[in-house]
Amino acid sequence: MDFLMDILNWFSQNILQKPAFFVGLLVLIGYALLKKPWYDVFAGFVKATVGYMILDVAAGGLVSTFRPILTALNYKFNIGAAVIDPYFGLTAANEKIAEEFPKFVGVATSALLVGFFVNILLVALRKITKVRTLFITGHIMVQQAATITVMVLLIKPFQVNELVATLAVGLVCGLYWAVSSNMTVEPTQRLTGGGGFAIGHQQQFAIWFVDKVAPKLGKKEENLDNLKLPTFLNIFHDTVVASATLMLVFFGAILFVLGPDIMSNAEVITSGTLYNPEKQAFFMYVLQTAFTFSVYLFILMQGVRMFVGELTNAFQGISNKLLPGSFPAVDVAAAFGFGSPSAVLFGFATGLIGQLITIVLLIVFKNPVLIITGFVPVFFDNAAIAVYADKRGGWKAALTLSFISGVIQVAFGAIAVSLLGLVGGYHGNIDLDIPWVPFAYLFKYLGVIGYVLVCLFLLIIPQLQFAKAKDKEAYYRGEAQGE
Ligand code: ASC
Repeated sequence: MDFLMDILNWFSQNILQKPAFFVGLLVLIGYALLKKPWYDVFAGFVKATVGYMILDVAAGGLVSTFRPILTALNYKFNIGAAVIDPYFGLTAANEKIAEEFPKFVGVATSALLVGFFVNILLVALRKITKVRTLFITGHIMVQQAATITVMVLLIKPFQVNELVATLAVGLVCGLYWAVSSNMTVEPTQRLTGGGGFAIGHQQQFAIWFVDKVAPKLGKKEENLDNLKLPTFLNIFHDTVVASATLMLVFFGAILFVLGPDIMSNAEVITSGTLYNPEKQAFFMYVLQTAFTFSVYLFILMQGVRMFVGELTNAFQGISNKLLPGSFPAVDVAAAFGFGSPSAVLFGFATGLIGQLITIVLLIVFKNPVLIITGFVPVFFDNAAIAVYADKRGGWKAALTLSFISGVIQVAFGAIAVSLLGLVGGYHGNIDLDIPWVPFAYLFKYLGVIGYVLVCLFLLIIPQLQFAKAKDKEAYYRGEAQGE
């Protein structure tokens, strides 16, 4: 017995609590199951593990660049700040778990595996569950599992031990992955003309909603293809330009308001880079700090790309063997190519305006936390919303819905930061606002009952979809029905 415990402890300490090796191991197992040659299995393991380690380095860099600004804001105005972006959210969630729930640091990564198997099970039982989609977007699952761990740990009875917490997080993650991606089958088939994939990302509820209401908001004939956008917007097609510009606008403004005196005060700024007035002009310090965020984001995405490529192949291998005929639920960027070329930038610009107006309102109404726009949600969510909305309801629908999304992202982001007690960031993507913030409230105030209600709610959704489908066979084939 002791021997067994030793092995489990070793595994938990060395693998489960070190996500890099855990993700590497998943890839290794996936490739081995696929009967790949040993050198491919090895290469996959290396790329996934190193990719994840790169992500860790970059996340550390983001924190050390951000921390002095947070401290200074706190010192001068007595307020906090949070970037609404899944990478900042991941870092904030992991820090919160490490500090407040050190026993549970391994939960999110093991829950990832539990959730994936819950999803496989739901698809395998599709005649009963009506779920047709398998979520295979690894980096998104990593981010969501971390944020959802913080939410589930609001439920005291689930804090008894690591196993209970892991199963609780894994079950609700798996249900969300399966059910939400299943909601995007028809909208995505409509958009892509039968592309054969669904969305497994961070805006599935939003896509379902957009697909329903866009036709009521405008005419699909009046679409964005007929609209000319200003050419300067094209520079934002490049992620580095877009994120560096956003960071410069936000952190530049904040750093100028804080001023050189605070940023060079060694008693306030105790970690991270202190501003040295003798060696650098303040303006250049601001520019350098803002761009540093973009550097780390770039490194981070590089790392992500490395491990996701492997993880997706490994997952897809497993699912193809186990679940032939199911729909893969993939990154939302896959849908972008099927919409109007202007829709992506149009959604980004409109969502950004919605976010900025809401941020100003929060400042006016003295919200205790300053919300800072993050690149990923404002770009990918709002672009996706515009792409789907434009297809069904033209530019008026795209404008209205991306704008509303920007408003929700900031307002719900602010609520989430205080509800979950996060420092420095929140996930920020639209699904992590609605339905997840209401879910988190149910967890907090109804405890286990709230958790059960959320699971039942998720299980019922595909049943309703199926009940509404006129042609039941076509439902299983994933054909869009009706208008
Ligand atoms: C996200 C996230 C990313 C991007 C990418 C879009 O939500 O974490 O890295 O969107 O998946 O292609």
